[in-house]
Order: sequence, then C-alpha cells, then structure tokens
Amino acid sequence: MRCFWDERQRGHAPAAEFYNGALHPAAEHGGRVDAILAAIGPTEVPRDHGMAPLLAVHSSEYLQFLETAHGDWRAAGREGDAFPYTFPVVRRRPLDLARIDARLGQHSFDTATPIGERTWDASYWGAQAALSALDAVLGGERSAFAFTRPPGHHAGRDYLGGYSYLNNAAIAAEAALAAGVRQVAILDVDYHHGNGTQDIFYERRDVAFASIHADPTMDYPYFWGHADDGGEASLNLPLPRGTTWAEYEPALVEAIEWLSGFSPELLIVSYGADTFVDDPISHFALETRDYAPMARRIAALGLPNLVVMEGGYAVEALGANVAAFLSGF
Ligand code: Q9C
Ligand code: ZN
Repeated sequence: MRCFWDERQRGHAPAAEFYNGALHPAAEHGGRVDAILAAIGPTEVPRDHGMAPLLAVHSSEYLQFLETAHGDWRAAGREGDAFPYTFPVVRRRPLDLARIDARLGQHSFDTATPIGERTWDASYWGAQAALSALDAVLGGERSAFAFTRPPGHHAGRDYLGGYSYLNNAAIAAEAALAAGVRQVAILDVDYHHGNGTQDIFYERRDVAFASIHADPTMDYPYFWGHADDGGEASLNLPLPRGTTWAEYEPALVEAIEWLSGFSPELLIVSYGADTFVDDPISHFALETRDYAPMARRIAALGLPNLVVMEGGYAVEALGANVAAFLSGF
C-alpha cells in the first residue's frame, strides 16, 4: 500500500499534557513515529497542495491562530509549549481578542493539546500527507495510508483538542468532494469519539460519519459521541470499557452497513490503535491479531479507501498494530 509521511511532521514534539490536576508526559510523543515508520516500510513525501484545502474545513482566523500562537506565546515572555488556561464558556461578547491567553482559550477545548514552535509546520505537512494519499486513491489505487501525525479527528472548524490541530480526515473528505466525488463515508475506529469530524459535517449529508468508541459517559471527550448525539448523517456506537473483538465486530458490521446506505463513492478511515488492550490511556481489549480482520471487514465494503492515522499510544505494539491493520486492505 502506498504510504505518505513528511519528516517535518516530527517537528511537533510536545513534552507534557495536563489532566487530573497535573502535568503528565505527553502520550502523543515522537516515539510513535519511529514505531510506525519501522513497521510500514517505505513512505512517499507528500505534494504541497497549499492552504486552500485546509481553508475548506477550518476558518482562516483559526489557521492564522495556529500559525502565530507559539510566536505570540514567546513574545509574551513564556517558555516551552503554549497552553490555554481560561475558556470562554459564557460567550456574551465577540471573541476578537488579541491577547494570546484569550486566543488559546477561544480555540481549545482541553489542556492536552499544547502548541510548540513547529506544531503548525508538522500539522500542515500531516494534512498534505492526507491530501496526497487521497490523490493516490483518486488516481486509481484501491487503498492508501496517510501517516498523519499529529492526529486530527478531535479538531473542529475553529478549535483544537485531543492532540489534534487540523482535521486530516475532514480535509481529505472536502478535497474529494471538490474533485467530483458525490458522497463520502468516514468510519472512525479510534478509541475516542471523533468529535471534530462529527461537528464539521454535523449539518451535512454528503459526508456520512460513523464512529465506534468508548462510552463518553466514562471516557474522553465526554461531551460528544453519546448514542443519541449526532447530526444529519452521523452514527455513534459507544461501547463499554473492556470491549473485546467479540463485542466490537458486531458494532463494526452495523457501522459499515449504515454507511453503505448512503451509497458512498469513497471511504475514509480514521484509524486509532488505541483500542489495543495495552494502550496506556484507553480501556478496550483488542489484540494485534484483531486488526487484520477489522480491516478486511472494512475493505469488504468494496470502496476506494484512504486510511488516516489517529491515536495509539502503546509504543511497543504500535508498529505491529498499524501493520496488521494495513495488511487487511
Ligand atoms: N487520562 C487521540 O487519540 N485525554 N486523542 C487523555 C488520559 C486526551 C486522545 C487523558 C485524549 C486524546 C487522537
Ligand atoms: Zn484516540
């Protein structure tokens, strides 16, 4: 399978994330990169598609914020990665404030997603990897893999969170529509609900979104992904902690059947390996041997498909899990 990756994506190297009242070593760290690259073999450098496909999903104000936030943080006299600490939960005035702390709070929904000096550059090239994998599929490849890192499915039109800055799956979906694809399906199999992707297409039918994830009454991102949540064309299948392949597979079959009801012409898979039993921040119980059957079920939809990388933090098993999944296509 053709795989796309740009070395500039390594520039995003967060040291820490904040939760449970303390700083913890970042789960989405650079060690994931070597684990995945060693397992997937040769990769191709993405083509630069410029800003237009990013602007089809994200607001120009948000993209400017991402590009300038770390510089503004440094100019305010701060060290290290930029973190938000105050959030405009009550929005009674226009959010056109210049102060870096106001802008960080305005565009963030958590404190796990800091902005470093090269976060923008890394995210930009990750999105270009997704667009280049889309080119490969539109050019006749059955499947292609974009090693998108940082991940994307928690990022909305004008917000970051969940280690995600640019929504790579959404950017590829919009680019596919712009290229003449009439109906897109996005299947999200990361452990966490893909709230950003759902939000971006909430009022749309041309991009159907199905997600299988940990029940948000127990797990991040809490405010999205409940069974009764969802827009014009979204399906949420929350599953309990401890879910194994025996319980996961029927949900996957349901999601696939639901998506095929939209007669999609292209499938985008948001793949997270954080459903793995030993994932350090997650609580499902899938095994490495489950990922090839999972992918074969998805491939049986018979659609041209593009896989983008989302989460997966058990670094020792990460390469094997990604390779197993891709082998099923
Ligand atoms: N107790 C992705 O997998 N919070 N993002 C973790 C751990 C953030 C996950 C708290 C989880 C974000 C792409
Ligand atoms: Zn995840």
